[in-house]
Amino acid sequence: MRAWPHLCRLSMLERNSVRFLAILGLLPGSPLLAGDIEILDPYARASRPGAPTGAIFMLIRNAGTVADRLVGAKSPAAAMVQVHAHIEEGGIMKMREVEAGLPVPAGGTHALSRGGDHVMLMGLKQELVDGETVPLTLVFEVAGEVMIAVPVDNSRGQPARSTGQ
Ligand SMILES: [Cu+2]
Repeated sequence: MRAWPHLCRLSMLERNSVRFLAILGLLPGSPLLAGDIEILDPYARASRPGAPTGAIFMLIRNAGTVADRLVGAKSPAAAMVQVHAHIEEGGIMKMREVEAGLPVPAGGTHALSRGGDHVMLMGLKQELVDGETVPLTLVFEVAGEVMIAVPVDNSRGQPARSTGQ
């Protein structure tokens, strides 16, 4: 635990580079890096006209040696954004806000995928249209804010896609 004061100073320095790298991350095709946090393959599904909500999926990778946690998110496209999980209750799958956030272990990943954990846009201010992008800011406990542009892509995340299992 002696390393903590040192890590705290480091994380303050990293906060500045997070913003800078996140701007670079908006360039299409470049990996979305924010310090040790990398956002891979983010996508949203197009919403039905008039639908109040939309879900966003991605793979979060933590290349660092300190565990991190996705604790929140925000977007100008929605009145409110929450971190959600699917929980089985009495044989029924329900969505619930994960107030403690989603853990991303050091050197590990956390997958947000259909039927599992996801970022929920609530009170959509605009329709999510296939081919367009949604701006999203992810808030991490250690890495701070990570801004990404999420493509709305109905062709991704199909259940038929192999998961390697
Ligand atoms: Cu949800």
